[in-house]
Amino acid sequence: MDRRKFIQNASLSTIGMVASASVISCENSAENNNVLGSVIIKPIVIATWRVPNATAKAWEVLQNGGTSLDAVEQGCMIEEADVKNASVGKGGLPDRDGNVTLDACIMDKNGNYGAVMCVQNITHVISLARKVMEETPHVILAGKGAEKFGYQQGFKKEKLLTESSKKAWEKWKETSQYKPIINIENHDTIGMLAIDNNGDISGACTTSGLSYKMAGRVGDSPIIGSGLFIDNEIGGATATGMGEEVLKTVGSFLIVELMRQGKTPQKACEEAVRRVVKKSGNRFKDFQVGFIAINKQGETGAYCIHEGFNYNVYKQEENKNYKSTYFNKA
Ligand code: SD4
Repeated sequence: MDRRKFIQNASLSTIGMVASASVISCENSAENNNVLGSVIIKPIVIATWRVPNATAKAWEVLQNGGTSLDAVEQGCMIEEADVKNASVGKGGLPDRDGNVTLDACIMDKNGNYGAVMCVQNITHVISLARKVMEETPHVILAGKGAEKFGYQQGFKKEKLLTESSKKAWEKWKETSQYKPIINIENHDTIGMLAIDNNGDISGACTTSGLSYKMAGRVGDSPIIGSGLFIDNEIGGATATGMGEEVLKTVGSFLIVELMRQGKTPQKACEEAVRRVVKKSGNRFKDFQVGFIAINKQGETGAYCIHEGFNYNVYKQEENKNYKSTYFNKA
């Protein structure tokens, strides 16, 4: 699978053309009503992008009585191990120096949070983030320290740069033009939210970040409130897209707070996207941001700036991909 195409300055007509091709087998719109009368549908899993294997794994964990925390961790691990997903884990595209650096975070029903950023040589950074949460007095470990902690915890040292990612990087070096690409691929950063049989919510997010980023760059994905936020009393949200823009609006926290004030997950995602758009002036035309959200009742929502974002929901024995509705109809 080619690298994500979150390209700044991409022509929108091209975006529209490719996007419509890439979502052809998606359901036509976001489904937002999981509440049958007063009965809450659970368990449920929702994840950014077309990641049926990841949502299936999370579902299996929940069906076997696992917690939402186990479900989101194990679901995300599927994408981290998939070398065809060039935006997550092994096979992720590197920074401009040729190093694959990974960011991840996880948050549980009690509001505990763990994250790692800019980690090299370890595939399952989502599990490493969980170890930070559960085994250290800290919430974030970065770079070499995170890697060292990983080895102490028994994580394997692995080469994350695959032959195809290396080839793509070498090709990129011919021009060395940095243009983060609006993502219209089926695979990308995975953000996952789940409600287990007890009704408890957890979330996780894992990524190799923007390809050919500057060495040391960290995006929104491992940052609490930006790439992910969970409040087990209210719901959860997670983001994909141009991390710099999500960070400036603390998008996932914003969505949870809007749900606290009574908005549905859908309306909350829409408001957060509008906030990102408004703050960007006219720049939103050149980048993509997408959010998904879930509330305590099991209702879901999704919204993005440009057509092309999609997401998977597993509920009531069905694992489906949906097109997100979007802001920019121009
Ligand atoms: C980042 N938000 O590092 C991530 C990239 C991403 O889909 O989501 N790509 O900015």
